[in-house]
Amino acid sequence: MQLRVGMVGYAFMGAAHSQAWRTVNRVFDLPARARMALICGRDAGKVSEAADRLGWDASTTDWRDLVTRDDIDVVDVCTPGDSHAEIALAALAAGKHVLCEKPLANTVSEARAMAAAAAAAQAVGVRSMCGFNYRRVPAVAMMRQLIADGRLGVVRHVRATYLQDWIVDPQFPLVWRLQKDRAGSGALGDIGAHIIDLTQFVTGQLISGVSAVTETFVRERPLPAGSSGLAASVDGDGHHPSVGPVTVDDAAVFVARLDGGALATYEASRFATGRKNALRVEINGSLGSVVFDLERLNELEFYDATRPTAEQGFSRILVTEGEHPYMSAWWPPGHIIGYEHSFTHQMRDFIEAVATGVDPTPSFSDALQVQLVLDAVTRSAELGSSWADVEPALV
Ligand code: SOE
Repeated sequence: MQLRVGMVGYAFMGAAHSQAWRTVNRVFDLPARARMALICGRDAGKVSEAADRLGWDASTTDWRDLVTRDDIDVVDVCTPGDSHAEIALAALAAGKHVLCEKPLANTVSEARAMAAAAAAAQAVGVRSMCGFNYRRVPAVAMMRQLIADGRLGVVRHVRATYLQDWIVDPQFPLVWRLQKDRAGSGALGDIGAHIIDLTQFVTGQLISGVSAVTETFVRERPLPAGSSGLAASVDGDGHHPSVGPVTVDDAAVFVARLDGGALATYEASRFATGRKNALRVEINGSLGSVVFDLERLNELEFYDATRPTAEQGFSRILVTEGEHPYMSAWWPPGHIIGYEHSFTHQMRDFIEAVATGVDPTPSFSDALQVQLVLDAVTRSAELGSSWADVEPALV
């Protein structure tokens, strides 16, 4: 069986997905083969160059054509958040399986529409999944397994941080990720969404309410070169100002309750000087604790409180053995993997689900649940950190 993939977008995430589509069938033995059929972008010259560089058969500038063509089976959405809903809804309506980057959408109402459409499409065998790739890091999958097996006992604390520093310089330009109408939110939706999903995934508990603060430390930034066409960049007199307003959060910090009884803290920031892409999650339970640190993604720290007192202490598990999730397909024992492999594993799980007629996870409904948390964080922060309940997604 062949799955002909059409991908929309070719920047950072498009490149990461391309690498994964290219690799997945070379490494994993799967019931279907992905064919990198068509890539789409707005600029004909640039997307054609991207097709050559990233290994796609052909390129187009028309995503509406891509999602309706008979020779495309899967649509992979790697665009900024403001077009996720439109592209994914059109693709589902055309009967295509859809993989959509995170966060699922820019608003709860868009995410709700996408989850409803995905649920309806499921009934006729059309599959959809949201790209929370860190679920597919072997150490994260193992963390989930340890908790599901009861090795931590009752989970009491969740401590999650995702820290970056790429906009500390106030002269860093006003790129799309800093504009609410394009990105939905800032650090919160871009990297906070990852730790929300990851902690819900590993604990099996959902966030039921939050109290939050958010901050935009630098409120105006230079417009990127060539962006004078931005609506926000033209003032009342038709002049082109050289700076524009930052309309998203630079950092978001919140406490939360999980529906299984755990207390949690979350911090997502693009102002953590020196922290480039630092995601860390620690879970404490009645029988033990476990820690995942993305900068050491082949490892887990595990504290087993059931061991004899004299032997207790955090131990380091190297998650590189054939017994560990995803690892048997790669290299001999002890050989490490990296960031890009999480995307290859994501494509592996997606292809297998589509080919065997199973619904992959995280579903659009799971991703709606994350969107509801993002929304609750924003509401709480706007109301001076007052408690905001998170309603269940119910799709
Ligand atoms: C940018 O902050 C970004 O590329 C995120 O959008 C990704 O999801 C994350 O993996 C790395 O950082």
